[in-house]
Amino acid sequence: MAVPARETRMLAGVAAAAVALGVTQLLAVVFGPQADARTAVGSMVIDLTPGPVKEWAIATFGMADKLFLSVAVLGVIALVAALTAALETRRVPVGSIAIVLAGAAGCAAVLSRAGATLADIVPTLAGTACGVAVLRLLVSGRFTDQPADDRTDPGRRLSLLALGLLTAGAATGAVGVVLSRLTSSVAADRDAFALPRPDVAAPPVGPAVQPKDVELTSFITDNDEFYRIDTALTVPQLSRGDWQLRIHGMVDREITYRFEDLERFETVEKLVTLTCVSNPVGGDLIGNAAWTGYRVRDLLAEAGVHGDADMVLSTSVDGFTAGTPVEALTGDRDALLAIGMNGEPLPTEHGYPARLVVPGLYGYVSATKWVVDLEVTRFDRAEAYWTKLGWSARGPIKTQSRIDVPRSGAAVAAGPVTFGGVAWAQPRGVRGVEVRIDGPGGTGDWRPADLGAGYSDDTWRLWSFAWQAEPGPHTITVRAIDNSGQVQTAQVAPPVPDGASGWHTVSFTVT
Ligand SMILES: Nc1nc2c(c(=O)[nH]1)N[C@H]1C(S)=C(S)[C@@H](COP(=O)(O)O)O[C@H]1N2
Ligand SMILES: [Mo]
Repeated sequence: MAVPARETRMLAGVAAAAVALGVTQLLAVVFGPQADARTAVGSMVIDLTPGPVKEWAIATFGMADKLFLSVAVLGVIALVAALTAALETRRVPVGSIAIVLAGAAGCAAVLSRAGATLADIVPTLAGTACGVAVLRLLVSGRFTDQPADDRTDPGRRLSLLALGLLTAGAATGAVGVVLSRLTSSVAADRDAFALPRPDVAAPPVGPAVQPKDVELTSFITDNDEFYRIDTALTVPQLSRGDWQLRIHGMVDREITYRFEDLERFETVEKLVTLTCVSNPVGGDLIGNAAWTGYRVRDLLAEAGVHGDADMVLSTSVDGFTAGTPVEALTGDRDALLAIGMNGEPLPTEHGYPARLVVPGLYGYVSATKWVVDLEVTRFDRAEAYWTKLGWSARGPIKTQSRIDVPRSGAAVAAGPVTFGGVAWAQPRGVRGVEVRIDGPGGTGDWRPADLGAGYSDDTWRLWSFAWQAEPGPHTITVRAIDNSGQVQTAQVAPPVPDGASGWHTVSFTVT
């Protein structure tokens, strides 16, 4: 029997991988999301990726970072499958061994996830077996050995068969992904949830927060425009019925709250500007929302926090952790266990049914979504997700400001114009914003910008700046002054390890 050509074997390898993944994905629908090897492997890749590479991915791909990861992982799988299948012969099954090893890695990834059982690897085992069967069949030579009177080109027939299997595998996988999403979705649970009316409502937002004569970002960020950053490859689907919050560690008594237990606490609504440590100078990983929830302080008080504890390690249902200073949770900042965002139940991707929102701290040390566990501990005993990867254990938000108008490279008409942007310094609050046109060495001095009304120290502040535009190339630079009197530093720092700093400058041309 003749072994197929190398190109055909490579195609057969990709087809076998597609069938293996497709079968696994489809069976995972029956076994549940925890049996999804693709997500398990992807999460493992995310967790094992070195910190600087993650930072690069976020900086380069922003909120498309997960799409990039998925495409990259599929690309690597296809490449390895093709290369190893090229070496596959009937005697030396290099490609088959690669599929088996990949299957074993998939099983290991599935088993490594919280709450996994042995049954959860069944889809991966079945997928692996199908993948090997497909590869062995395609390279067996059975399809290239044809009776002499058969006129079809056997190599071509084999390629078509491989292509067909590849397509079938991909289609099965896509159907599996869609079915998994549908069956595990908490959309109905969320739709059925009537967010309680706050006992303590947030003060109303007056129109004066929004400067006039310039098209700026809205003071309140819509839920579907709010930035999203997390390590979750598929959004965790946790219903209110399944949700629990366990408080333990350095406490007088351990407590586990069910969702309905929360009703006995005062419901608080509060505006907080959330900021990501990965936000570069001028970046948009920041948003401002009205959060409804319960004071973490009240929840912790029932457990009784020990005096020598200085950190609360919060854990998400997907294993992400954040380490928050106890005083940020128990102090008068009103850190929230939030269940609502802008008057709606939390959107699933923002943490439904419950997450933490802590004024003044970057999200990576405070804003755990899908939160299920609070361990009261100490900074010298526990390390959270990003801290293990080299980020600072503490993440207070730096005083920062951003120019939204003009955009970089914009052409501005000569005459009167109004520029503007946002400034933030939670929880100190913004006292002033200064703007400089054409930098040092040019004609520029720092001049005060007009401020939108201040809402609270835990929210950002919008600013505008009226200017008489004169033809030629220009730059505009902004800096904020916070309520502690500190002027935003010019010192340039990258996001790692504790947040970017430096002034935002935009170049534009007046015509
Ligand atoms: N479970 C979980 N919670 C998380 C994260 C995460 O990766 N997983 N990322 C944190 C980070 S780094 C930020 S900046 C905020 C972002 O919250 P958002 O996606 O609702 O804007 O969530 C925090 N909470
Ligand atoms: Mo973040």
